[in-house]
Amino acid sequence: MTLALIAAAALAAAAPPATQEMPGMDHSQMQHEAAPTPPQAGQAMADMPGMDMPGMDMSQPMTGAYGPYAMSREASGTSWQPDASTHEGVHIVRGPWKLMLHGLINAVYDRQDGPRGGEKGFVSGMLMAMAQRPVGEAGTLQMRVMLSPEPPMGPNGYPLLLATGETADGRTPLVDRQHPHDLFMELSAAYSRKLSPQDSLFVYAGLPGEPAFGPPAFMHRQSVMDSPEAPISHHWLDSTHISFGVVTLGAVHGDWKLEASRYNGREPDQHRYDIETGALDSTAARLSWNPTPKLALQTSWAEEVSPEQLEPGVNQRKLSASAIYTVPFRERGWWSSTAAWGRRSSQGVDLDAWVLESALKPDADWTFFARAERVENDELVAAVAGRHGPAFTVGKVSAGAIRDWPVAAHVKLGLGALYAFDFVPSALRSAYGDDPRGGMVFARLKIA
Ligand SMILES: [Cu+2]
Repeated sequence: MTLALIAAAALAAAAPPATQEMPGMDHSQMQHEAAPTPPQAGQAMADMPGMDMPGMDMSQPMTGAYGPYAMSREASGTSWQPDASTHEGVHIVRGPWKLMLHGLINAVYDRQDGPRGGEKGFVSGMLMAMAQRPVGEAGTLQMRVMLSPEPPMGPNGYPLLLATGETADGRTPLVDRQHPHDLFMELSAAYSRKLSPQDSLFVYAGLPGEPAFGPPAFMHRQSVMDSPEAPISHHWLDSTHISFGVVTLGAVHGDWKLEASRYNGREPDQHRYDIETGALDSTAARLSWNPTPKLALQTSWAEEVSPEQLEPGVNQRKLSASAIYTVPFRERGWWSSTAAWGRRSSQGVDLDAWVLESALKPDADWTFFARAERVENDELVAAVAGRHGPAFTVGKVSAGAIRDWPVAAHVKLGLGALYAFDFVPSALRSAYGDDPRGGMVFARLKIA
């Protein structure tokens, strides 16, 4: 209840647009969220007022790193999102290099109610730098660095009811907490070679990197990236986004992509500042199809060898399917939604997760986001310490909003809040209380 009030107060405080006009600031520059689709992309960006950075040459359209299509199609790892997606960030062309900088940092106060709840202030987010250049007639090289500000929050992460996965100390699993992400979330390189105006082959390698499984990782998924709250379905759909050792080979034909990865299937351990190594013992494959510029579909499969640090020798099979639908909204806004299903199978038990999430940005100032999840989880109550127990079907509905103000060239400050309702079966009521809820208020800086 108190949280609801805090959330309401924060939103109310965020609401009055005190002074929208920053002196010397071209407002349209802050809304630089081009969704380039060739062949107009280069022209659209050249027409953008305020985009006069030195060395900038917008005469050629930005194309993807893995194939001959709009760069806006590419999300985390080698995953695809709709071409109509927006990439907020700074894009610079310098000689043969295209440089891109994306990032956001959240300062969050989190409170989860009930016997299994807790409260904590923490910092989350990501910073990503990409450099891309042509190599020869038909080749493209891309390098990416993605860093996380999360390790300082401590190895036990932050309270988040119904979230499970990974460990804080190497002995006990994290339950009702979200683990921090590793400082190095991605250090990768990719080379693609165009075979025709429609076709390409690519190779991607990362230490760490993201194998060909699932939808784009949540912090890169437009339908949820403005929320600082990790999904409780993370370890079904997209937790492999930090895999310490990945090699992916893929082929693109028009709006289709088929790719396969060999990767180190071990989840990151509790040491969040290091780079781990291990055999590329696990396999993933993904088929992606973008039938229209507004829609991205994928289905994927993974066979993971001993993913969980606390359950050595226990393998896991994962399946996923997802659809992302993104459309422009009014002049400068957008609306993006994702429906996803993921299954983890281990030792004869199948556990499913369902996710529906949506974010709407009606204008430059506001973003609204909501998510509903239903997850079958057998880690909420351990049979013996560190061992999975009975499976329970739990659910969560979370919604929030953020109001942004431009504070500098390419930087905006946002104030936001979210509130979540958790749903547990009667067998878990004594553990969670009758009406478990949680909420967060947050301030963020975003490169825009
Ligand atoms: Cu993660």
